[in-house]
Amino acid sequence: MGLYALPSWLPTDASAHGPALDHHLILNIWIILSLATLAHLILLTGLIARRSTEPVNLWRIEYLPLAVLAVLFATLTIKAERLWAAARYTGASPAALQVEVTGMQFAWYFRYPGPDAIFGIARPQLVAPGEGNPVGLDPTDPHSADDTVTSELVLPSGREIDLRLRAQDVIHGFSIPELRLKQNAIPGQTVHIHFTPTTPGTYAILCTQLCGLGHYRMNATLRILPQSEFATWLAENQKAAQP
Ligand SMILES: [Cu+2]
Repeated sequence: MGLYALPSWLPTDASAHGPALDHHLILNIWIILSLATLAHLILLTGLIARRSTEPVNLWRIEYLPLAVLAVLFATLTIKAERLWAAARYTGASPAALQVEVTGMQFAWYFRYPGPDAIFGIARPQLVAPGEGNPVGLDPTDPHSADDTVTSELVLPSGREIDLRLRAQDVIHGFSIPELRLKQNAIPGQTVHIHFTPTTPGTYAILCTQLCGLGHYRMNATLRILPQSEFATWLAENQKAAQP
């Protein structure tokens, strides 16, 4: 078992950025385990063996270890920040597939922009889940005519996805453990997060913010399909969405 061996308790990894995050997590755990063991060894040694009254060298036993620990934790923090920012601040490639995610009490909705690749305008006052318009598409906007809204997220494997996250009422937490994704959806903001799914399969989408009485049932399904099957699925759904 190498340093970076992944314990079996981690969920399977279905995204391109996942292994780097897992390695960082495991590295952190190994460092913490080593430091906790070392601290206890020092404590026990001190209790059992220390009988000397000689003046202590503070540099050797206090300042130097403190400086080493400060550098170690700063390095780990900077590495973690970069991994986090890589999915958010760097921006997706222009060829990425655009998908919009809308969280509301208590469901997730997903919107594909259609052949024109432009999302139609959505207005909060037009939101009417009972009438088949859960994200409030404005029918007078020509770009909204080919938008497809689904309650299941379907993505192609091996292609970058640029998700734009929105919330209609309160803060929701968009989370897919197998894709190592977790990001708040915040009313009034559009939060971008980009990633590449790698492993076809069916995964759970959860809400990780206590968003109300129905929070426990706020989940959805993600299906990752091979690219050809995804193209078929998208074509069929776009056909179904046409009047
Ligand atoms: Cu929620």
